[in-house]
Amino acid sequence: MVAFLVYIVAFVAAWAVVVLSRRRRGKFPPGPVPLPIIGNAFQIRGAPHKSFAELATTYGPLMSLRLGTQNAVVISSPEMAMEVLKKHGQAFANRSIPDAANNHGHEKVSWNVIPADSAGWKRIRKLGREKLFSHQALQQTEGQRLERLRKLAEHVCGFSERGQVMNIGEATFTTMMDLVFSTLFSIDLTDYGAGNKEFREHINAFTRYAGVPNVSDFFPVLAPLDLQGIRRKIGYHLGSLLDFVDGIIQKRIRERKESDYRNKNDFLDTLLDIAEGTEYELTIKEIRHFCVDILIPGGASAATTEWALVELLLHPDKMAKLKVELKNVLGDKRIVEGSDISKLPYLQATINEVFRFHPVAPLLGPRVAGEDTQVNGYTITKNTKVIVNFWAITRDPSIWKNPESFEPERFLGKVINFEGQHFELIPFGSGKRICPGMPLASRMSFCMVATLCHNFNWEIEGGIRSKLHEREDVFGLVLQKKLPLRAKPIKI
Ligand code: HEM
Ligand SMILES: *[C@@H]1O[C@H](CO)[C@@H](O)[C@H](O)[C@H]1NC(C)=O
Ligand SMILES: CC(=O)N[C@H]1CO[C@H](CO)[C@@H](O)[C@@H]1O
Repeated sequence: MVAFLVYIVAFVAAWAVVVLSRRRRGKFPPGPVPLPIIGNAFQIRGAPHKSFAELATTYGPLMSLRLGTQNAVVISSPEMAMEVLKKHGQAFANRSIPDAANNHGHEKVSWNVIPADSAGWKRIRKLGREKLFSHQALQQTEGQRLERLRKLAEHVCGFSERGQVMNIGEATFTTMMDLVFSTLFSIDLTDYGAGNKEFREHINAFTRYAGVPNVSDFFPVLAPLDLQGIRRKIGYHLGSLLDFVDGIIQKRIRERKESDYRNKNDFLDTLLDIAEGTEYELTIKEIRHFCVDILIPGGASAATTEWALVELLLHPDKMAKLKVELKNVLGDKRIVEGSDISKLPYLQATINEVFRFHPVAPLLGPRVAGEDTQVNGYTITKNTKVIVNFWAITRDPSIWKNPESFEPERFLGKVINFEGQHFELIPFGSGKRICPGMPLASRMSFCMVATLCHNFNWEIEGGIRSKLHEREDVFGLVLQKKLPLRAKPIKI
């Protein structure tokens, strides 16, 4: 009994120290009172983006939480998102690294997690900006994208001719992967046949586990135990991807030593040229992790196209409007090019609405405060994890009329885009760490949706079961569809 009382006193004392020490450092943003030891962990049930949004209705758009022993702040309005991503962008430019990323040394070289003020990060961002995603680089690879879109159309045609139902997410995933592979390695992924499926499983599993709120992150002291086994699972999938990429790199290094080697001018050759030169320091290890950092979001971003098709099939009237626009602008031209996008306002509105209604990264990428920072009269203390709940913003009725319905029309005639200046629509984040793949990912989403809708009519397998059923998602780093969208294409 005495021991029990001592425990209680110790608990309360520990808790009081935590609460009081916070008070002393300034006014902390409002939030639910944390319990000793576990903090607010019990208040977060089910999908985190939804329970954060629920809590924010009580505590407001700048809310503190205590996740185990870690302080966190959750942002749920465009104004506050602008404060942390732009106005104080410098202070919040470092990524909060989930325990699960501590695998294969990924945390030390990965583009996605290394500090924004490190030389490595700046070098890699610059490389990406200049060699892969710049307007000029995208211009050069436009032919590759058209080729992949043509293959997609052909693939769908096959199903149409055979009168078969197809898995749309699988096809868009293959198209994106194919594209990323040809840009990076000049490899035709279809060469890999069966490997494709395994590859997809690794990528999906990685993004699924990386988003799981994990005991090890709430209680860093327990992290070495990896109680939920997440680090081990991620380690397995990440390891497989790294091995796969390493095989390709080693083969290329051998090929490059041959006297008759002709530069393929793909991204791998560019990186290897740089690694062999003296201008930059770039190691093979960095190249390996860099490639994996592009493969994972490259594959995951195919989810946007699948969600677009889901909503268009659930709303035949919107699909009809889109088809009319495509017909008027494109006529008999089957494949949509990047340069057509500006002529297709309804398509643009549709993709904007998909980015709003099905944000594939609902919590963007977690950041961490580098120093005590004043935001809106409150103090966010150093080392606090900063989570921007973009999902909550997309469902806020004071920002969007009828947020629960899919209405591309809301964007018609509005000057609003997803490029990080309009904080009510930031599917790619904003500021210094904004998604570097945005120009590629958005172009491909436009072109895939247009190609699939312009050339085919679609029948959902078994008819439309129920909207909610089709809209079920699985939380992870990426919100993926729970059940694959299966539909029968009919060539127009
Ligand atoms: C629909 C598709 C995509 C969405 C919605 C998306 C979204 C995001 C978001 C929200 C972030 C975090 C930004 C922040 O912290 O402010 C991010 C980071 C990143 N994305 Fe994407 N992304 C997509 C596709 C891609 C593609 C295709 C690539 C590469 C080919 C890519 C590469 C990256 C990388 C490397 C980072 C980390 C950047 C850094 O921390 O410096 N993404 N993405
Ligand atoms: C980011 O992290 C690095 C390394 O941990 C640290 O030196 C740097 O001060 C941090 N910068 C900010 C702005 O938080
Ligand atoms: C808070 C928490 O424990 N969340 C999840 C951790 O991961 C497992 C799967 O590995 C989930 O089932 C938990 O819900």
